[in-house]
Amino acid sequence: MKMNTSVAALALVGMLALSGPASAKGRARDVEPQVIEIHAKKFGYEPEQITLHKGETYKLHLTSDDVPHSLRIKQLDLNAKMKAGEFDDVLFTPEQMGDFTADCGLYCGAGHKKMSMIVHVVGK
Ligand SMILES: [Cu+2]
Repeated sequence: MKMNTSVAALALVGMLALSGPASAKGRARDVEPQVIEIHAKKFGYEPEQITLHKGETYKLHLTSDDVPHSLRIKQLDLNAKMKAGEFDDVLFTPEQMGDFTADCGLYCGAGHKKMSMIVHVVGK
C-alpha cells in the first residue's frame, strides 16, 4: 500500500516536469520571419521561383530594378508594390498549398503580361 502511494507521487512529479519544456517550445516559434529578397525588372522576377511553407510567415523584401511593378498572387491574396530603386518589406503567410503563378499587377510596358514567377507552397 505504502509503495503504491509513492509510485503515484513519482508519476505526478514526472508529469509536472514534462509540462515545463512544453511551454518553452511555444517561445521558440517567436523567431524572426525568413527574409526573401525579390527583384522585378522588365519583364520578369528574380528569383524566377521560390518555395514556401504553408502557414509560415515570411518577410518579402521587394524592389524593382527599373520601373514600378507589383507581385500579385490572387489566390493567396497578395498584391505588393515593387517600387523602383526602393525596398519594401511585406509580411506574407501563404495559407494554401500548391503551385501558384505570381504576375505583375501594374502595367509596365509591352512585356507586362509575360511577367511571372512560380511560388511553390508546400507542407511542413
Ligand atoms: Cu510589370
